Amino acid sequence: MKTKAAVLYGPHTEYQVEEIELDSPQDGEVLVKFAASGMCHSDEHVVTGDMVLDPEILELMGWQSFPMICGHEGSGEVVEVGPNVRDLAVGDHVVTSFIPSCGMCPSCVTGHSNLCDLGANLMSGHQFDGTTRHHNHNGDDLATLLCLGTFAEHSVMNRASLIKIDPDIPLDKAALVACGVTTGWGASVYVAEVKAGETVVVIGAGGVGMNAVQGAALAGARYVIAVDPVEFKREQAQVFGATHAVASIEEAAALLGELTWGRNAEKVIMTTGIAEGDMVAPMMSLVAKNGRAVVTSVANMNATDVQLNLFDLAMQQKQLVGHVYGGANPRYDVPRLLGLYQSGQLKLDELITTTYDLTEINQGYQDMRDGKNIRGVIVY
Ligand code: CXF
Ligand code: ZN
Repeated sequence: MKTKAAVLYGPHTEYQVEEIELDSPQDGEVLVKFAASGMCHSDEHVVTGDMVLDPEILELMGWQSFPMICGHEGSGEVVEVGPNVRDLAVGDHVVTSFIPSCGMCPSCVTGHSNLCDLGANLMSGHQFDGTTRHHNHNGDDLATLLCLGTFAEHSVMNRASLIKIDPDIPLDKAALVACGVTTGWGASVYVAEVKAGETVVVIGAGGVGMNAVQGAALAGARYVIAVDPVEFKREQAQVFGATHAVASIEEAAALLGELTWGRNAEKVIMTTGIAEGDMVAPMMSLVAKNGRAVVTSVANMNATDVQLNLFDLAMQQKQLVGHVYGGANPRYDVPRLLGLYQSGQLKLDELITTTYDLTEINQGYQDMRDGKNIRGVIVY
Protein backbone atom coordinates (compact mmCIF):
# COMPACT_ATOMS: atom_id res chain seq x y z
CA MET A 1 0.00 0.00 0.00
CA LYS A 2 0.97 3.64 -0.28
CA THR A 3 1.16 5.94 2.72
CA LYS A 4 2.74 9.23 3.72
CA ALA A 5 5.85 9.49 5.90
CA ALA A 6 8.43 12.01 7.08
CA VAL A 7 11.74 10.60 5.87
CA LEU A 8 15.11 11.68 7.24
CA TYR A 9 17.83 11.21 4.61
CA GLY A 10 20.73 11.93 6.95
CA PRO A 11 21.78 13.78 10.11
CA HIS A 12 21.57 17.58 10.05
CA THR A 13 18.88 17.52 7.34
CA GLU A 14 15.17 18.35 7.38
CA TYR A 15 12.43 15.72 7.23
CA GLN A 16 11.04 15.14 3.73
CA VAL A 17 7.34 14.36 3.78
CA GLU A 18 6.65 11.99 0.92
CA GLU A 19 4.58 9.08 -0.30
CA ILE A 20 6.16 5.72 0.48
CA GLU A 21 5.41 2.09 -0.29
CA LEU A 22 4.55 -0.10 2.69
CA ASP A 23 4.54 -3.92 2.47
CA SER A 24 1.97 -6.11 4.19
CA PRO A 25 2.70 -7.32 7.71
CA GLN A 26 4.66 -10.58 7.82
CA ASP A 27 4.90 -13.22 10.53
CA GLY A 28 4.24 -11.64 13.95
CA GLU A 29 3.77 -8.15 12.49
CA VAL A 30 0.94 -5.64 12.54
CA LEU A 31 -0.13 -2.79 10.24
CA VAL A 32 -1.15 0.26 12.28
CA LYS A 33 -2.93 3.41 11.12
CA PHE A 34 -1.56 6.09 13.41
CA ALA A 35 -3.84 8.66 15.00
CA ALA A 36 -1.08 10.68 16.65
CA SER A 37 2.63 10.79 17.34
CA GLY A 38 4.39 12.79 20.00
CA MET A 39 7.51 14.66 18.94
CA CYS A 40 9.98 13.46 21.53
CA HIS A 41 13.43 14.97 21.96
CA SER A 42 15.01 11.54 21.36
CA ASP A 43 14.11 11.68 17.65
CA GLU A 44 16.09 14.90 17.54
CA HIS A 45 19.16 12.94 18.67
CA VAL A 46 19.04 11.16 15.31
CA VAL A 47 18.93 14.52 13.53
CA THR A 48 21.90 15.85 15.52
CA GLY A 49 23.84 12.60 15.02
CA ASP A 50 24.01 11.91 18.79
CA MET A 51 22.06 8.66 18.42
CA VAL A 52 23.40 7.23 15.19
CA LEU A 53 25.63 4.17 15.08
CA ASP A 54 29.11 4.32 13.66
CA PRO A 55 29.07 3.44 9.90
CA GLU A 56 31.56 0.60 10.51
CA ILE A 57 29.23 -1.02 13.04
CA LEU A 58 26.27 -0.58 10.71
CA GLU A 59 28.16 -2.29 7.88
CA LEU A 60 29.40 -5.08 10.10
CA MET A 61 25.87 -5.80 11.35
CA GLY A 62 24.20 -5.27 7.96
CA TRP A 63 22.06 -2.53 9.52
CA GLN A 64 20.98 0.81 8.14
CA SER A 65 20.43 4.23 9.67
CA PHE A 66 19.36 6.31 6.68
CA PRO A 67 17.03 6.95 5.05
CA MET A 68 14.98 6.57 8.21
CA ILE A 69 11.42 7.17 9.38
CA CYS A 70 11.74 8.44 12.95
CA GLY A 71 9.06 8.72 15.62
CA HIS A 72 8.51 6.38 18.57
CA GLU A 73 5.62 7.89 20.56
CA GLY A 74 2.62 6.70 18.57
CA SER A 75 -0.98 5.67 19.02
CA GLY A 76 -3.45 4.31 16.51
CA GLU A 77 -5.64 1.49 15.33
CA VAL A 78 -4.78 -1.98 14.06
CA VAL A 79 -5.66 -2.27 10.36
CA GLU A 80 -4.22 -5.69 9.51
CA VAL A 81 -2.42 -8.45 11.36
CA GLY A 82 0.18 -10.78 9.88
CA PRO A 83 0.34 -14.57 10.41
CA ASN A 84 0.65 -15.76 14.00
CA VAL A 85 -0.61 -12.57 15.64
CA ARG A 86 -3.29 -13.95 17.92
CA ASP A 87 -3.63 -11.34 20.64
CA LEU A 88 -4.37 -8.24 18.53
CA ALA A 89 -7.24 -7.82 16.11
CA VAL A 90 -8.32 -5.33 13.47
CA GLY A 91 -9.85 -2.28 15.17
CA ASP A 92 -7.89 -2.60 18.43
CA HIS A 93 -6.49 0.64 19.78
CA VAL A 94 -2.77 0.48 20.50
CA VAL A 95 0.17 2.56 21.61
CA THR A 96 3.74 1.82 20.62
CA SER A 97 6.32 0.55 23.07
CA PHE A 98 9.76 1.84 22.10
CA ILE A 99 11.25 -1.26 23.72
CA PRO A 100 9.46 -4.42 22.59
CA SER A 101 8.76 -7.14 25.11
CA CYS A 102 8.97 -10.84 24.35
CA GLY A 103 7.68 -11.94 27.76
CA MET A 104 10.22 -14.77 27.88
CA CYS A 105 13.75 -13.40 28.32
CA PRO A 106 15.38 -13.07 31.77
CA SER A 107 14.55 -9.35 31.93
CA CYS A 108 10.89 -9.85 31.02
CA VAL A 109 10.33 -12.72 33.42
CA THR A 110 11.91 -10.82 36.31
CA GLY A 111 9.70 -7.77 35.83
CA HIS A 112 12.11 -5.61 33.84
CA SER A 113 10.55 -5.74 30.41
CA ASN A 114 11.99 -2.26 29.67
CA LEU A 115 15.25 -4.21 29.32
CA CYS A 116 13.84 -7.00 27.09
CA ASP A 117 16.45 -8.83 25.04
CA LEU A 118 14.56 -7.90 21.86
CA GLY A 119 16.05 -4.45 22.47
CA ALA A 120 19.26 -5.78 20.92
CA ASN A 121 17.58 -5.45 17.52
CA LEU A 122 16.39 -1.88 17.96
CA MET A 123 19.22 0.02 16.29
CA SER A 124 18.98 -2.20 13.21
CA GLY A 125 16.23 -0.07 11.72
CA HIS A 126 14.85 -3.32 10.28
CA GLN A 127 12.07 -5.70 11.16
CA PHE A 128 13.09 -8.55 13.46
CA ASP A 129 13.68 -10.86 10.44
CA GLY A 130 16.32 -8.43 9.13
CA THR A 131 14.26 -7.05 6.22
CA THR A 132 12.28 -3.82 5.79
CA ARG A 133 8.62 -3.17 4.96
CA HIS A 134 9.12 0.49 4.07
CA HIS A 135 10.50 1.73 0.72
CA ASN A 136 10.70 5.14 -0.93
CA HIS A 137 9.76 6.13 -4.50
CA ASN A 138 13.21 4.98 -5.72
CA GLY A 139 12.64 1.54 -4.24
CA ASP A 140 15.25 2.19 -1.52
CA ASP A 141 14.63 0.49 1.82
CA LEU A 142 13.69 2.82 4.67
CA ALA A 143 14.78 2.11 8.21
CA THR A 144 12.37 2.79 11.08
CA LEU A 145 13.57 4.27 14.36
CA LEU A 146 13.42 1.69 17.14
CA CYS A 147 11.58 -0.59 14.65
CA LEU A 148 8.51 1.72 14.86
CA GLY A 149 8.50 4.75 12.53
CA THR A 150 5.56 6.71 13.97
CA PHE A 151 6.18 9.78 11.80
CA ALA A 152 4.02 8.17 9.11
CA GLU A 153 0.31 7.74 8.53
CA HIS A 154 0.75 3.95 8.66
CA SER A 155 3.55 1.64 9.72
CA VAL A 156 4.28 -2.05 10.13
CA MET A 157 5.93 -3.24 13.32
CA ASN A 158 6.31 -6.35 15.42
CA ARG A 159 3.48 -7.27 17.73
CA ALA A 160 5.98 -7.15 20.61
CA SER A 161 6.21 -3.36 20.10
CA LEU A 162 2.48 -2.70 20.60
CA ILE A 163 0.30 -2.35 23.68
CA LYS A 164 -3.47 -2.66 23.49
CA ILE A 165 -5.37 0.10 25.28
CA ASP A 166 -8.92 0.97 26.30
CA PRO A 167 -10.73 2.32 23.19
CA ASP A 168 -12.39 5.05 25.29
CA ILE A 169 -9.09 6.90 25.74
CA PRO A 170 -8.50 9.74 23.27
CA LEU A 171 -5.68 8.56 21.03
CA ASP A 172 -3.84 11.91 20.90
CA LYS A 173 -3.42 11.81 24.69
CA ALA A 174 -2.63 8.09 24.71
CA ALA A 175 0.33 8.66 22.38
CA LEU A 176 2.17 10.60 25.09
CA VAL A 177 2.22 7.57 27.36
CA ALA A 178 4.18 5.66 24.72
CA CYS A 179 7.36 7.43 25.84
CA GLY A 180 7.51 10.78 27.66
CA VAL A 181 4.90 10.16 30.35
CA THR A 182 6.03 6.66 31.25
CA THR A 183 9.71 7.62 31.16
CA GLY A 184 9.31 10.71 33.36
CA TRP A 185 6.74 9.33 35.78
CA GLY A 186 8.73 6.10 36.13
CA ALA A 187 11.93 8.09 36.73
CA SER A 188 10.32 9.49 39.89
CA VAL A 189 8.16 6.61 41.05
CA TYR A 190 10.22 3.53 40.12
CA VAL A 191 13.82 4.67 39.73
CA ALA A 192 14.12 7.53 42.23
CA GLU A 193 11.56 5.75 44.46
CA VAL A 194 10.25 9.10 45.69
CA LYS A 195 8.66 8.78 49.13
CA ALA A 196 6.11 10.95 50.90
CA GLY A 197 7.76 14.01 52.44
CA GLU A 198 10.90 13.98 50.30
CA THR A 199 12.46 16.88 48.46
CA VAL A 200 12.90 16.29 44.73
CA VAL A 201 14.69 18.37 42.10
CA VAL A 202 13.86 17.80 38.42
CA ILE A 203 16.43 19.34 36.06
CA GLY A 204 14.76 20.05 32.70
CA ALA A 205 11.00 20.68 32.51
CA GLY A 206 10.16 19.37 29.02
CA GLY A 207 7.96 16.48 27.90
CA VAL A 208 9.78 13.99 30.13
CA GLY A 209 10.68 16.28 33.04
CA MET A 210 7.09 17.46 33.45
CA ASN A 211 6.09 13.86 34.07
CA ALA A 212 8.90 13.38 36.56
CA VAL A 213 7.40 16.42 38.32
CA GLN A 214 3.89 14.96 38.32
CA GLY A 215 5.19 11.53 39.37
CA ALA A 216 7.05 13.05 42.32
CA ALA A 217 4.00 15.11 43.34
CA LEU A 218 1.73 12.05 43.09
CA ALA A 219 4.20 10.04 45.19
CA GLY A 220 3.83 12.62 47.98
CA ALA A 221 7.01 14.68 47.75
CA ARG A 222 6.99 17.70 50.05
CA TYR A 223 8.95 19.96 47.73
CA VAL A 224 9.27 19.47 43.97
CA ILE A 225 11.70 21.95 42.47
CA ALA A 226 11.69 22.21 38.67
CA VAL A 227 14.78 23.69 37.03
CA ASP A 228 14.52 25.14 33.53
CA PRO A 229 15.89 28.28 31.86
CA VAL A 230 12.63 28.76 29.89
CA GLU A 231 10.06 30.84 31.79
CA PHE A 232 7.06 29.18 30.07
CA LYS A 233 8.27 25.76 31.23
CA ARG A 234 8.78 27.01 34.78
CA GLU A 235 5.19 28.31 34.81
CA GLN A 236 3.86 25.03 33.41
CA ALA A 237 5.82 22.97 35.96
CA GLN A 238 3.60 24.42 38.69
CA VAL A 239 0.51 23.12 36.84
CA PHE A 240 2.01 19.61 37.14
CA GLY A 241 2.73 19.91 40.86
CA ALA A 242 6.08 21.67 41.21
CA THR A 243 6.16 23.66 44.45
CA HIS A 244 9.02 25.81 43.14
CA ALA A 245 10.54 26.55 39.73
CA VAL A 246 13.96 28.10 39.18
CA ALA A 247 16.09 28.89 36.14
CA SER A 248 19.40 27.23 37.04
CA ILE A 249 21.12 24.61 39.19
CA GLU A 250 22.79 27.45 41.14
CA GLU A 251 19.37 28.85 42.03
CA ALA A 252 18.17 25.37 42.97
CA ALA A 253 21.18 24.97 45.29
CA ALA A 254 20.42 28.26 47.03
CA LEU A 255 16.73 27.36 47.39
CA LEU A 256 17.56 23.90 48.77
CA GLY A 257 19.77 25.58 51.36
CA GLU A 258 16.74 27.50 52.64
CA LEU A 259 14.08 24.81 52.31
CA THR A 260 16.04 21.89 53.73
CA TRP A 261 18.41 23.72 56.11
CA GLY A 262 21.28 22.54 53.95
CA ARG A 263 20.39 18.84 53.86
CA ASN A 264 19.70 19.06 50.10
CA ALA A 265 17.36 16.89 48.01
CA GLU A 266 16.79 13.22 48.67
CA LYS A 267 16.20 12.76 44.93
CA VAL A 268 17.51 14.66 41.90
CA ILE A 269 16.36 13.68 38.41
CA MET A 270 18.07 14.82 35.20
CA THR A 271 15.60 15.19 32.33
CA THR A 272 17.34 17.72 30.11
CA GLY A 273 17.09 17.36 26.32
CA ILE A 274 20.56 15.86 26.25
CA ALA A 275 22.83 14.60 29.04
CA GLU A 276 26.39 15.93 29.08
CA GLY A 277 29.21 14.66 31.27
CA ASP A 278 29.85 18.07 32.81
CA MET A 279 26.29 18.18 34.19
CA VAL A 280 26.91 15.31 36.59
CA ALA A 281 29.00 17.12 39.22
CA PRO A 282 26.51 20.03 39.54
CA MET A 283 23.64 17.53 39.75
CA MET A 284 25.41 15.54 42.48
CA SER A 285 26.00 18.73 44.48
CA LEU A 286 22.21 18.97 45.00
CA VAL A 287 21.89 15.42 46.38
CA ALA A 288 21.53 14.85 50.15
CA LYS A 289 23.55 12.31 52.11
CA ASN A 290 22.17 8.85 51.28
CA GLY A 291 20.25 10.45 48.41
CA ARG A 292 19.91 9.39 44.80
CA ALA A 293 20.58 11.07 41.46
CA VAL A 294 18.77 9.65 38.44
CA VAL A 295 19.98 10.11 34.86
CA THR A 296 16.97 10.00 32.53
CA SER A 297 18.27 12.14 29.65
CA VAL A 298 19.81 10.51 26.59
CA ALA A 299 23.50 11.33 26.01
CA ASN A 300 25.56 11.08 22.84
CA MET A 301 26.07 7.33 22.25
CA ASN A 302 29.87 7.61 22.17
CA ALA A 303 30.45 10.15 24.96
CA THR A 304 32.37 8.73 27.91
CA ASP A 305 33.67 11.72 29.91
CA VAL A 306 31.97 12.52 33.20
CA GLN A 307 33.06 14.86 35.96
CA LEU A 308 32.28 13.36 39.33
CA ASN A 309 33.75 13.77 42.80
CA LEU A 310 34.20 10.14 43.83
CA PHE A 311 35.23 11.09 47.38
CA ASP A 312 31.92 12.88 47.87
CA LEU A 313 29.99 10.02 46.23
CA ALA A 314 31.35 7.46 48.68
CA MET A 315 31.65 9.57 51.84
CA GLN A 316 28.12 10.96 51.58
CA GLN A 317 26.80 7.58 50.45
CA LYS A 318 25.14 9.00 47.36
CA GLN A 319 23.74 6.92 44.51
CA LEU A 320 23.96 7.73 40.81
CA VAL A 321 21.66 5.56 38.70
CA GLY A 322 20.49 5.44 35.10
CA HIS A 323 17.43 3.89 33.51
CA VAL A 324 15.47 3.53 30.32
CA TYR A 325 11.68 3.88 30.00
CA GLY A 326 11.36 4.94 33.64
CA GLY A 327 12.25 1.45 34.83
CA ALA A 328 8.66 0.62 33.92
CA ASN A 329 7.07 -2.50 32.44
CA PRO A 330 5.35 -0.80 29.50
CA ARG A 331 2.75 -3.51 28.95
CA TYR A 332 1.66 -3.13 32.57
CA ASP A 333 2.39 0.55 33.17
CA VAL A 334 0.96 2.13 30.00
CA PRO A 335 -2.61 0.94 30.73
CA ARG A 336 -2.04 1.77 34.42
CA LEU A 337 -1.04 5.36 33.64
CA LEU A 338 -3.95 5.73 31.24
CA GLY A 339 -6.17 4.56 34.11
CA LEU A 340 -4.75 7.34 36.29
CA TYR A 341 -5.62 9.77 33.49
CA GLN A 342 -9.17 8.42 33.38
CA SER A 343 -9.55 8.92 37.13
CA GLY A 344 -8.20 12.48 36.90
CA GLN A 345 -4.95 11.80 38.77
CA LEU A 346 -2.57 12.16 35.83
CA LYS A 347 -2.51 15.19 33.56
CA LEU A 348 -2.15 14.46 29.85
CA ASP A 349 -4.22 17.17 28.14
CA GLU A 350 -2.00 19.90 29.63
CA LEU A 351 1.16 18.28 28.21
CA ILE A 352 0.16 19.03 24.60
CA THR A 353 1.26 22.55 23.75
CA THR A 354 0.74 22.45 19.97
CA THR A 355 -0.57 19.96 17.43
CA TYR A 356 0.82 19.71 13.90
CA ASP A 357 -0.03 18.12 10.60
CA LEU A 358 2.68 15.68 9.37
CA THR A 359 3.72 18.25 6.75
CA GLU A 360 4.52 20.66 9.60
CA ILE A 361 7.01 18.34 11.29
CA ASN A 362 10.05 20.55 10.65
CA GLN A 363 8.22 23.53 12.17
CA GLY A 364 7.27 21.35 15.14
CA TYR A 365 10.89 20.44 15.83
CA GLN A 366 11.97 24.05 15.41
CA ASP A 367 9.37 25.00 18.06
CA MET A 368 10.85 22.33 20.34
CA ARG A 369 14.37 23.70 19.85
CA ASP A 370 13.04 27.20 20.59
CA GLY A 371 11.62 25.99 23.93
CA LYS A 372 8.02 26.68 22.87
CA ASN A 373 6.57 23.22 23.48
CA ILE A 374 6.16 20.93 26.45
CA ARG A 375 5.06 18.38 23.82
CA GLY A 376 4.30 18.96 20.18
CA VAL A 377 2.04 16.25 18.76
CA ILE A 378 1.46 15.26 15.13
CA VAL A 379 -2.20 14.45 14.61
CA TYR A 380 -2.93 12.37 11.51
C1 CXF B 1 14.78 7.06 24.35
C2 CXF B 1 15.85 6.18 24.88
C3 CXF B 1 16.88 5.96 23.82
C4 CXF B 1 16.26 5.42 22.60
C5 CXF B 1 15.17 6.32 22.10
C6 CXF B 1 14.15 6.52 23.13
N1 CXF B 1 13.87 7.31 25.37
C7 CXF B 1 12.99 8.31 25.33
O1 CXF B 1 12.84 9.10 24.44
ZN1 ZN C 1 10.96 9.43 23.56
